[in-house]
This record gives sequence, structure tokens and C-alpha cells, in this order.
Amino acid sequence: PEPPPLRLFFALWPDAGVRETLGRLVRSLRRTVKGRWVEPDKLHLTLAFLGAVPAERLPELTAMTGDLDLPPFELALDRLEYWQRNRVLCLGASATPPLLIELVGILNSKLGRAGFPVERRPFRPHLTLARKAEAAWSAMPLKTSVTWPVDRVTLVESRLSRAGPLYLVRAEKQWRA
Ligand code: 2AM
Repeated sequence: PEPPPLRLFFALWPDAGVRETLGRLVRSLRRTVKGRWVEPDKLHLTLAFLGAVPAERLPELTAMTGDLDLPPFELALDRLEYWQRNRVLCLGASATPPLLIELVGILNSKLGRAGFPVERRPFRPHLTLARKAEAAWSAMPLKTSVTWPVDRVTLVESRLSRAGPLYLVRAEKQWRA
């Protein structure tokens, strides 16, 4: 029998330090905003969502990950965004670093050439903090922005279950300055 397809996406996966900062932010926000909060160890920023992919294509995507090579850069997540339409609360960036736009562009062109579906809308970085959230505003600057030193890209598998998604790192490429 064929193995089931994998639900895959490319993401910025926080290291321990960034995760610690994000966890602190979530703990303070939880006091004032109602919602279903993403567990701190599952927070991530999606770069390209592939959806269901035949398992046999994983080696190709692993190789693609290994070919992604950029200079490290810094991402400042400096504002909260509340999307009333789907009641999602996100961390966003008032400025997208050019290297992040370049990374997503390279990813999308590699994915497109390999025949994967590609997002056509311009990339706007966002990190989902909570779903089914209740907020009375649509954007709010953070007093202290989250500074994320980005030096790697990660291919992640998402396994959905009733207990929520389980994320497995399937491939990763770290860059040197
Ligand atoms: P979200 O956080 O905005 O929900 C794993 O599911 C990751 O892929 C999540 O970060 C999720 O974004 C994103 N994702 C899920 N379905 C998607 C889709 N159809 N298009 C783009 N991103 C998606």
C-alpha cells in the first residue's frame, strides 16, 4: 500500500531564545485577549504552504531545503494584527526585510519549477498566536518588538489530530554569515 501524503510547509522555526521571547509575549497577552492560544513550542512563521504532498517527494524537498543559502538577517516582529474575518491574532512586521522577501521568492520559484502550487499573493510575514480570538482593534504596535535573528529555513510536516497539530521538522538548512 502507498504511504499517505504528507502535509508540508516551509517555515522560520524559532530557536530556543526566540521561542522564550515569544512565550513571554504570549503569557502577557493571554491576560487581556481571549482566544485559543497556540502552545509556545508550536509557534512558527510560515513561508510557503505546500499542503498534501506524496511522501515520495520528500527527498526532493529535503534537497531543495539544502540548496537554500542566504546571508543571515534580522526580522523585527513589532506589531499585533487581529484579523476580524477569521478571528486570528498574529504577530506581524511593519517592515519585511528584503532578504526575507528574497528567501520566499527563491522558495516559490523552486517550488513552481518543481510543479508545486505556489502562492501568488505578495508575502506578508505573520506568526499566528491565537485562533478564535476576541479583540476590538485591528493592529497594535508592540512596546517591545521581538527581534528574530534568522539564520535557517525549515521544512516542517504537520500532522493533524483531534488534539491539535503536531509539527515534525523534516529538513533544515542553516546559513553561515
Ligand atoms: P496559519 O498559522 O496562518 O494558520 C501549518 O498549518 C502552517 O501552515 C500554519 O502556519 C498555517 O498558517 C499555514 N497554512 C495552513 N493552511 C494554509 C493554506 N491553505 N495556505 C497558506 N498557509 C497555510
